Amino acid sequence: MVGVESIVSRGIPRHALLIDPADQSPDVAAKRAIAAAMAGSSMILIGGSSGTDSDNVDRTVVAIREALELIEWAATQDSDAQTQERIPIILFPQGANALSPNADGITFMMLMNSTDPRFLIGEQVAGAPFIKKVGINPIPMGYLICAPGGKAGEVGKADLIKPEDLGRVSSYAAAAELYGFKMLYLEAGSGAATPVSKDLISAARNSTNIPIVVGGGIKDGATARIAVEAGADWIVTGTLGEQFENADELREVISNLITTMRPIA
Ligand code: 1GP
Repeated sequence: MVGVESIVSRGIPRHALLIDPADQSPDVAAKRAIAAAMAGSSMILIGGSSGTDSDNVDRTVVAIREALELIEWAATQDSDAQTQERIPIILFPQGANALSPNADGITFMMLMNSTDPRFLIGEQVAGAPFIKKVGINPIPMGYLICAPGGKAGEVGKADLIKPEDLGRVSSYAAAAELYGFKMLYLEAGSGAATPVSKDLISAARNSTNIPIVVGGGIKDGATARIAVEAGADWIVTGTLGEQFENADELREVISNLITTMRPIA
């Protein structure tokens, strides 16, 4: 199992590919994960707001894991290749019914601005015994859904953070740190027409030093760069990956996004 400690450290901004098992077969997911790993992504997140269950999540995790392990093994056989540890496969679940014992870790989340206790504590209590039993590494995370919020906002019954809610996002960020969460995820919703604004990201950044993850509606490096400059440590893209069937094309697109979003050394 790959360690999760480096995920919660800050430093050079990193990219994570979100794979939704409801939207693609395990085989296709594995091809996309390989393309992302080869492009320089640092984490594969597995999850979605609806349509996932333990069966499709586990089959997807296993397919991705086998594919990434094969690449890792191949690299060890090539004396010229740079060998590095396989990137972590982390569950990003909609609830306790969508877990896999074969993942390296899990974002153990509180949807902090949900109006439904189920997403504040209910699903977490339901899933905790399984997570402990099988030994999946937890990454305690505050999850905040910002407008437009999309399906995640609807399903999670979120009281959405609006672009002008700078004080609110800042208070949530401080509260996330006081809870001991190791990360804060600012989510605009998958496929959002507008990503989380730089002002919201900066307001959260100014209130906490924990790593900030930003996702939802990010389709190119320039948009990712704006989020990074505002204080994001992790950029998550999901929909972007689903637009490419061809692994070489996807690799190129993600590689460009990562190069563009990173400050010039
Ligand atoms: C959704 O933030 C993620 O949870 C990714 O969003 O699909 O818009 O990239 P996209």
